[in-house]
Amino acid sequence: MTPAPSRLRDLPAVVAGIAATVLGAGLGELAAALVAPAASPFAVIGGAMIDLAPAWAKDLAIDLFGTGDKAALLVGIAVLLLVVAGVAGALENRRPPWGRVVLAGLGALGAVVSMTRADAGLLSPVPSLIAGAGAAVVGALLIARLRRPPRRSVADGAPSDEGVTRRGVLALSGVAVMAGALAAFGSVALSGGARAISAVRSALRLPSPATTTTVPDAADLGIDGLSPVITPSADFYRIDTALVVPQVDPATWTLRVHGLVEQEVVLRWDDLVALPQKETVATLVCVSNEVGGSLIGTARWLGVPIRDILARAKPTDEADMVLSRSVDGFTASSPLEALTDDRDALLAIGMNGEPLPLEHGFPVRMVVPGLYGYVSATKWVSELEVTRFDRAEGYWTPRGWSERGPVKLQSRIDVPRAGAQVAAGDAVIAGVAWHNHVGVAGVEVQIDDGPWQPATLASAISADTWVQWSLPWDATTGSHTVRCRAISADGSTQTSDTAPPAPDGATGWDETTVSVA
Ligand SMILES: Nc1nc2c(c(=O)[nH]1)N[C@H]1C(S)=C(S)[C@@H](COP(=O)(O)O)O[C@H]1N2
Ligand SMILES: [Mo]
Repeated sequence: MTPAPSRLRDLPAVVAGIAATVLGAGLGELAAALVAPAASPFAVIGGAMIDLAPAWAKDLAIDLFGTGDKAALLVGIAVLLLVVAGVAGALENRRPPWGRVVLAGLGALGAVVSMTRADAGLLSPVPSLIAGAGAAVVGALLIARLRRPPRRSVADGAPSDEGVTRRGVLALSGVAVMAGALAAFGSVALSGGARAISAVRSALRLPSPATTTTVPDAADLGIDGLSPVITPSADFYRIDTALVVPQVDPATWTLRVHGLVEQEVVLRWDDLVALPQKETVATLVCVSNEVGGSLIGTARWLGVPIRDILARAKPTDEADMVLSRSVDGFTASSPLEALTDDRDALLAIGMNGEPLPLEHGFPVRMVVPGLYGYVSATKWVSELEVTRFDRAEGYWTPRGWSERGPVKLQSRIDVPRAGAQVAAGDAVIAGVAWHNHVGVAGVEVQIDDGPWQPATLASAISADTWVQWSLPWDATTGSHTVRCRAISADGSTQTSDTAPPAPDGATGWDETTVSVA
């Protein structure tokens, strides 16, 4: 099959359309880096796509939020954009000015979307407008060249042929692509915001805690391959809807507490660090975590109990929920009770002895023992609206997730790894178990169809943290299936009923198949 000749004739225009769009997109990103970092056209469109994605797409959500899949989303947008750009090139070739109208229209669309984002500012539409205008103008100029009737020079008698024009336009397209790439690299190098806030973070000194939590030595069994009881920040899972990590300067950060309160409160960074700080250890887990999944971690958190802040605002009797809001528009609905009872729900400023990493919510986030992250752990938090469950809802609730998210009893096998080759003889099976803010009383392990055997539990740090467990195993040659189930401090046994993550957390037993040789 060969393409119709008329299509081939459009090819230089398609290339020109794509090249002009690469240049426009690069200029848009550069403009964003210079004047409105949150309004990068790619980030704005990607962010809107994440927010608008229908409920069925939320089965992909676990990955969609993860870092790798954010890159995939951006690549997807880029590919789609280039396809549209090519079509616009052909259109401009055949029916000018419709191609440039399409390109300028894309820019205008980006500009409109950028103004709807939670973190929109006055300059937000600028990067998209520059991108659209750049692509339209350059595309129109390149393609107009292609459309010019071949000139015949009488003077030297050498007719200039169409091929020369095409080669010229292709060369100019190459220049446009390189300029666009250069602008894009420039935007990365320039992302001044990120570097500036990183520098502010590095220079920060955290206040010392008035109260700390001790981690007993016996909390970590020190088994090779078993998750350490405290997760290093660099290995801590990251889940959020933010395509670009929000850049929040502590110097300008404020927390507004309002809604059903007697006294509206506005807190600044200096106010927050002047309050008595508590250092706690708590496990944070994502509702999207599959059975056996890795969207869980445990850290030392430094911060101020949220109840101390709420006590100043004095919630009224009708209030039963706090809708916490991030600078990027994300919201979480937490039961008021979970923030005011005796648990250590924190407005956290420190993680594992350092200021929060930027991607974990710098400068201030929430950490609430016992609740999944999506209903409690708001990063880059800027607002606490005291309200009611029948009046407001968090980000994920209209997207198919439960309005409340207490963490379910779960356990996971870390050792041996799935598919591992184990040497026959003395081996060990080990993992972690959690029932956040309730506590774990035991873990049982079943090998093939054998009896459930009690595992040894490490010392628990508190009911708010996961606990390591292990069981010695005399491994015999062959293939074996290993399962585990936890027993809660409330007496219940982890259910074998399987449930998917949506709407309120996965259930079922973790299972690993190992071959012993
Ligand atoms: N601003 C903001 N905060 C957020 C989210 C988000 O999308 N945006 N996601 C929540 C979810 S679903 C989880 S599981 C935790 C994850 O926190 P981590 O990335 O520090 O592990 O953050 C919560 N806080
Ligand atoms: Mo989550």
